[in-house]
Amino acid sequence: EVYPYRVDLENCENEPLRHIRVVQSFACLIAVDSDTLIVRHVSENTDRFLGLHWEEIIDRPLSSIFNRDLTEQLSIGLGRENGFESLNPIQTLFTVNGQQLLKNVIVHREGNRLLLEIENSADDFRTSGYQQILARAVARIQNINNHNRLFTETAAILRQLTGYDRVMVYRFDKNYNGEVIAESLNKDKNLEPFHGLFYPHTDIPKQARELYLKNRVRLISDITVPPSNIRSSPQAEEKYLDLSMAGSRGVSPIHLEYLGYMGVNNSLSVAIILGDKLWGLFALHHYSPKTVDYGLRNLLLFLGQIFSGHLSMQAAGSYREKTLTRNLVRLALGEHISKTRDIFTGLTEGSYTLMNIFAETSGAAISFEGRVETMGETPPTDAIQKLTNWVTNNGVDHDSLIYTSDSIGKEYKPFQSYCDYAAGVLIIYLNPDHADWICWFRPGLSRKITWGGKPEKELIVSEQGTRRLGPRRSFERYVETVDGCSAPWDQGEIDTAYTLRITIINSMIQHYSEVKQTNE
Ligand code: BLA
Repeated sequence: EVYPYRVDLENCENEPLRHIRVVQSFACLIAVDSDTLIVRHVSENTDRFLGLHWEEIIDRPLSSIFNRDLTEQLSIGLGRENGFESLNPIQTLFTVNGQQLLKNVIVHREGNRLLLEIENSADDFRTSGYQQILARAVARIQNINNHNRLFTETAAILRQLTGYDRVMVYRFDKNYNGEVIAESLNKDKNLEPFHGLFYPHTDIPKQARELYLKNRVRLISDITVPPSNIRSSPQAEEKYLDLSMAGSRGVSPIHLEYLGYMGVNNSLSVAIILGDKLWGLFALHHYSPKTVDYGLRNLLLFLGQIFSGHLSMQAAGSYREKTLTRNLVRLALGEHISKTRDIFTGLTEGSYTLMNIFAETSGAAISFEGRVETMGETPPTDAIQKLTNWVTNNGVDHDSLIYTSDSIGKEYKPFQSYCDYAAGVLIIYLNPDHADWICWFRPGLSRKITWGGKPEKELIVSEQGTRRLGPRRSFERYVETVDGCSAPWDQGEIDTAYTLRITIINSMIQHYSEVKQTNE
């Protein structure tokens, strides 16, 4: 059994990926107690890597298996704050069938356990001058200023570096559906391009995505080779090891099936993390067996970080630029209200108006002390009034006093008929009782999404008649048209809405104090 629990796939999100009971065949795994260094878990394939049967290893101290040099390195790692990060891989000679072989030992700390993975070390990797290639790759990525070129060129660089048949830059949307936004292909293989295709969030379930935040590189080395079972000592404290950090963690049987349907033999993915969120993946496919040295995986991890850094710098630059422009308009509006002493004139006349502050505004409306004015193209004022009441009564966050939607017709049916010019809406309430408000509208965009296959799971009936859900088998194109959605309101725009609200309230305080003075 590869899993400690029965997995029936009614719900992919519950598959216990971390606790899988197998490792991939490219490594063997040994887990030791971090205090005593006694082996408590071991994979069955140790002969191939260490020349020792797993039964000769379990419940024995590490020092009887490894040479002194290696056990000394382990105690150095145990004493370090950042653990084994800077020591990995520890290169050691093992005698297998009378031959001395150099292996990579990769160590991670996991609670009271040390996980040791032993892999072959590729000669071509050690001799190929990767340092230089890396330096050049970093310099090239850092010199790319254009957003779209950044993706395409990085894909090409990664293919050159790794020799994979297909390298994709895969970006998640806010619901974790993914899009292939750039791709580099081996021209000799006549591969069908995936560039521009969308894949449903269910293809990479939540717990699989979360693992990328901890362990950023995932190699699935050869889907045709059976994995190796992990054996545990009866004296082990825990029955099931947590393999989150293990590079050789066995692969979900469902995902293996999926890759098989795609015709892929080997898949390598590297997390692209922005802030603390998974932004996307580099997804690499190969159509025949391929070994990937730990050193190369480490290098890809590093390039992923360089790429993320570069991306977030570009994003920060464009955020700053847009914020500056919006702030300029905001200040001009505030000043105009103060000067004209009238909120309507201040916001609707002059060189800057409500129509200028947010991009792609089709129309805007103000309601203040019972009077309503509109600009541009808007639904009728009584419809807007009803919308603002509906928002008030239906789950606006009362503290925030701001509401946004990029598909209001889906949330509030009466607005369906206005979605040509009012699919998106942003409302700011000027006072806590929601009596006065300003709102902006955005036009609906009709968008075609090409899915790389219908976003559905398949019911698979086995020969024994058991039924389960599996990955879909079809990757045939499927085009969906999405209507009734506007461009999204981004965080920068929402931030501007908050500050604009304060600017306007300050100007109104002036207005009220003047009204009060004239009345006295
Ligand atoms: C994992 N699914 C993945 C991964 C990718 C995809 C990239 C990460 C592991 C890897 O690099 O292979 C999906 N790969 C894609 C997509 C493209 C691609 C969309 O190249 C597009 C070009 N998968 C399903 C269903 C389930 C499922 C229905 O389709 C669940 C029942 C599960 N996918 C699944 C699981 C993993 C996964 C469990 C984690 C595999 C693992 O790490 O062990």
